[in-house]
Amino acid sequence: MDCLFCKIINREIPADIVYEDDDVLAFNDIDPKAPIHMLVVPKKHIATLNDIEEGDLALVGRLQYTAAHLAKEQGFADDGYRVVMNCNDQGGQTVYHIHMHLMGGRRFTWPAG
Ligand code: IU
Repeated sequence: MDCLFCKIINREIPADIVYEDDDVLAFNDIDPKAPIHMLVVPKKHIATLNDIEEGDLALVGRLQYTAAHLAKEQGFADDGYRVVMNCNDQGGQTVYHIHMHLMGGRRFTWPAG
């Protein structure tokens, strides 16, 4: 499958990996939009948020749980952070393997651009 994040998961393309378990991989974004910017991805290929099925619910919960775990572990949970999942073209999705952006280290504005 020609999927960038599957290739990172399979170690065909290098990435700065910060966390891994049986279901989830997290790595630093190659083009960070904040002082801290990681991507938390399921190892299972799911193209967009629209493709999540009922059997994936625990996995999607695990993405959020992992993001919070990383924020606590790296010491920016109490200051605050932002998680974002973009869906399809107008949502700003560019890589079609679902991923949670975990960003911290600065103040974020709202509404998002
Ligand atoms: P998006 O929500 O699909 O737009 O996010 C894709 C992210 O993947 C984006 O922040 C890119 O900087 C990031 N990324 C990466 O970390 N490594 C890569 O080789 C490529 C994109 I291409």
